[in-house]
Amino acid sequence: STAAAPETPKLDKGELKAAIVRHLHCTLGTDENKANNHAWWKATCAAIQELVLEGLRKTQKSHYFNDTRAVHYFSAEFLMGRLLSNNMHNLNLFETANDALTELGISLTDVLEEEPDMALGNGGLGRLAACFIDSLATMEMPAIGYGIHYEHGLFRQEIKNGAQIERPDSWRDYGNPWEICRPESIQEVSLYGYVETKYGDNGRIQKEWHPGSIVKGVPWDIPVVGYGGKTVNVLRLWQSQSSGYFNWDVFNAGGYVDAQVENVQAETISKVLYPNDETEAGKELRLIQQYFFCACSLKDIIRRYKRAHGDDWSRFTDQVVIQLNDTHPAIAIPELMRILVDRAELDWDKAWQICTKTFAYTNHTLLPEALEKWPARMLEKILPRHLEIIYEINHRFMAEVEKKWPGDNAIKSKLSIIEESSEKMVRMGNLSVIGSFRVNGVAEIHSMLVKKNLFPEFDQLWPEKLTNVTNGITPRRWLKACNPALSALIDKKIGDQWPLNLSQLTELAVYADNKTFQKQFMKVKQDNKVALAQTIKELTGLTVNTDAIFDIQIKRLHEYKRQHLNLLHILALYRRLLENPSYDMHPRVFIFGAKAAPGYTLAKDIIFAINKVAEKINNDPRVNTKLQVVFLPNYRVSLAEKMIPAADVSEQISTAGKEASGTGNMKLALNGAVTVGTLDGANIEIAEEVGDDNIFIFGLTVDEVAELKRKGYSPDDYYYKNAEIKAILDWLETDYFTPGKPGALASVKHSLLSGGDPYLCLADFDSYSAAQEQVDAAYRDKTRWAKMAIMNTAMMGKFTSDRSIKDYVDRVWNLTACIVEN
Ligand code: DL6
Repeated sequence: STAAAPETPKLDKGELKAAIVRHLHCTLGTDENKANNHAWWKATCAAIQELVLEGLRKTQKSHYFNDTRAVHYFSAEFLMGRLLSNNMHNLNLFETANDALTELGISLTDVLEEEPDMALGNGGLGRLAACFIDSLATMEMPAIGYGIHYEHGLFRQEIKNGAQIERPDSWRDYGNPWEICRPESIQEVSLYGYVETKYGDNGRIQKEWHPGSIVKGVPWDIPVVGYGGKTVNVLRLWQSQSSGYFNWDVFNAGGYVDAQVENVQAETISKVLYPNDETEAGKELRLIQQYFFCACSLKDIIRRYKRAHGDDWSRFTDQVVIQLNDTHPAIAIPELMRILVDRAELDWDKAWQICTKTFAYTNHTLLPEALEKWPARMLEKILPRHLEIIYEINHRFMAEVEKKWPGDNAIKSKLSIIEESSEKMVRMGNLSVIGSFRVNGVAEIHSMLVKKNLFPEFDQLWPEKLTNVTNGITPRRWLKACNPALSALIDKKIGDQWPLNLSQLTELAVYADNKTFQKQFMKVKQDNKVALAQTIKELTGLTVNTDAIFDIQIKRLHEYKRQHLNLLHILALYRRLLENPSYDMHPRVFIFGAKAAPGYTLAKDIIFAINKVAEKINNDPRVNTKLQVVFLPNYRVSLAEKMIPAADVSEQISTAGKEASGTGNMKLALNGAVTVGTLDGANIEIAEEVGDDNIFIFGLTVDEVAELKRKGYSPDDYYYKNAEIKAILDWLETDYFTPGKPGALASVKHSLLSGGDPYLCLADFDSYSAAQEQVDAAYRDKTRWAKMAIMNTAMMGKFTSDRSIKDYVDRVWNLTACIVEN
C-alpha cells in the first residue's frame, strides 16, 4: 500500500485549544462563557479546517506540478455522514482535541453530536462512494468526486403511532463549516431548446444546439482528508442557480416577481435528493439533475485539462478517467461526444475513441425496477442534441451487432440503446456498457450474474469489458472511529497499522481461543451494548436487556432485503413463548433501522407492522424478559456508527441473487457481529473468509431460487402445510397487534400469499428459523461465541475499501499515487 501512516499531530493540545478559542472569538463572534455546544462544534471544525486546507493546497500543487492522471468519480449520491470526528482521526488529532476540549470544560462527545449528517445519498451506493473517496485520499491517488449539492438530503424519518413520517432534512441550515464555495469555477449548463443543422465551410454537416434555458452550476468543495493527512482530495458538489440571463425583459418591464420565478425553477434542480433506493422514478427533474451535474463536471474537467494541454485532445485519455457510479451519470457519455464533435469539431470516430477510453461504469443492481430508462420524448425535450447523439451511437453500434450476429433481430432489439416499447425508451444501462471501456459488478456473484443474465451478449461481444470489483468499507470510520474501545484493544495486540493494512487483523486469529483475549473482546462488546441501550432508551423510551443477544438488521427497507422474514421469525418466537412459557431461548433484542421510500407503500406497511408487533411484545410481561423488539427512528450514518459496534448478530437475509453486494454486512462483521445470511452478494465472500464455523448460512441458493421460480412457486403450499406459518400470517390479520383495528397489518400477509411472495420469504422460513436456533445455541456457549466474534473481526481484511480501490486502480483506472510534498 502506498498509504501514509499518520504522523505526529500537526498541533499540540495548547495550540489546538488556542485555535478553537480564536475561532470562537473571531469566526463566531462569541466567547467561552456564552458559547453553546453548537458554537464549540463550529469553532472546533474551523480549527481543524485550517489544517485541512493547508493539506488541500499542498495536494493540489503536487497534482498540478506532476500533471497527474486522475480518476473522476461521478455519483449522484455521496452519503458522507459527519466529518469532524473522521477528519480528526485522519489527522491524528482526535486525542489532542479531546484533551483540549476537556481542559476548556467541554465534552468532545457532546460537540460531535452537534454535527448534522451530510446525508446526500439513499443507502449503499452513496455510502460506497463516500468510503471510496476516503480510500482514494488515503492511498494518495489523484481523485475528485463529483456530485450534487442537494439543499435537502435524505428525509428525516419520524415514527408516529408506528408509521413512518418524512420530514425535510436540512443539513446546512446554520452553515456547513467544511464546504468552500468556488465562484471562480462556476459553470453554465444548457437545457431545452432545439437543434439547428448547418453546413460548415468544408461542407460538413454541423449541429448547433440553441438552448431554451441556461442555469448556473456553483461548485462547493468538501475537502476529503486521507488517513495520515497527507493527501487532501476534493468532493465537488454542484448547486444550481439561475443564470440571470433570461427574462431581463420581463424584469425591466416591471415583472420583478415573474423574473424571480425563473430563479426558483433553476434553484429547484439541486433542491432535493430523490429518496428512492433501487427504483427508477422516471421524473423529468431527476434527468435534469443528472445532466446538470455531469455537464458541470465535464466542463470543469476540460477546463483543467486545457489549462495544461490547450486544444490538443491527444492526451485527454492519458489524464482523465471517469467512473460512472451506476447509470445515474450515464448522460455524461453523449455530453462528452457533443463537446468533442460539436464544439471541438473532432470527427465522430476520433471522438468516440476518446469517449470509450474515458468512461468506466459500475453496475449496482440487477433489479429491473432500478435499471434506468428515459422516455425518448423526455430526452428530446430537455436535451434534443443528446438524443440525436444517442441515436447515432446506437446506429453505429447496431452495425457492429449485425456483423457479429448477422440477421439476428432479436439480439439487436435486446442490445439496442432504444427500447421500441409502446413508448420509445432510452436504456441507460446499454448506453453505459457501450460507451465504457470497463464495466464492473460489486461482488463476485453479482458480477457473474451481470455477465450471465443481465449483459450476456455484451460479454460475448467484448469479453474483456465485464469484470468484478468487490465492494469495501473504510476501516477508519467503520472500526477505528466508531469503535474506539475495540480499536484500542486491537492496537494493543497487533499494533496500530491495521487501519492502513486491514489484512493485519488476521494476526488476531491466534488469540481467538485465548481466554483472556476472549474476555477482553467480549467486554468491549458488552460495553458497546450498554451504550447502545442508552441510545435506545433516549430515542424510544424502552429499556432493553443488555444480557440479551443484540440482533441487528439495518438497511433500507425493501421487500428483497426481507425485513418481513425477520418479522415472521419474531412472531414465531412470540407464539412459541406464549404456547410454552418455558420455551428455551436465550433472551434476544431484535433491533431494526430502516427508511422506506415515501411512495413505497408496502415498505411503509412493514415498518408499521414491526412497530406494532414491537409495542405488543415489549409490553407483554409473559415474554418481554426473553424477547424485545426495537425500531430505531431515522437510521443514518451517525446512528449506524452507534449500532454496529454493539451488534452480536448481523441480519443479511436477502433473497439469493437480489442483493448486489451489501456493505453493512462487512461493517457488522468487522465489529465482531456474526452473520445470519443467505448465499447472496458479499455474504458469500464473507463466508469464504471467516469459514463455515463462523457464520450461519441458510436459505435457497441463486440456482435453487431460479429452479423454484421456473417450476412455479406457490406460497400457498407453505401456508397450508406449515401450521406455524399459517398461524403467524393469520395473526397479522386480527386486531391482536392493533387493538380495535383488525386488518391494519394485513397487507404484509397478502403480499406473501395473494401477492405471490416474490422474494420467497415463506420458502426460506424454515431454513431461517433453523439457522436462528443454531445462533441461539452458539451464543449460550460463551467460549464458542467469543471465538466466532473474534474470527469475524480477524478475517475482514479483504473488505477494506483500500483493497477495492487497489482493484479499480489495477483493473480499471491505471492510476499512480502522487506523493504530496509537505
Ligand atoms: O454497491 C453498493 C450497493 C450494494 O452494496 C447493494 O447491494 C446494492 O443494493 C446497492 N445498489 C443500489 C442501486 N441503486 N441504484 N441504481 O443502491 O449498491
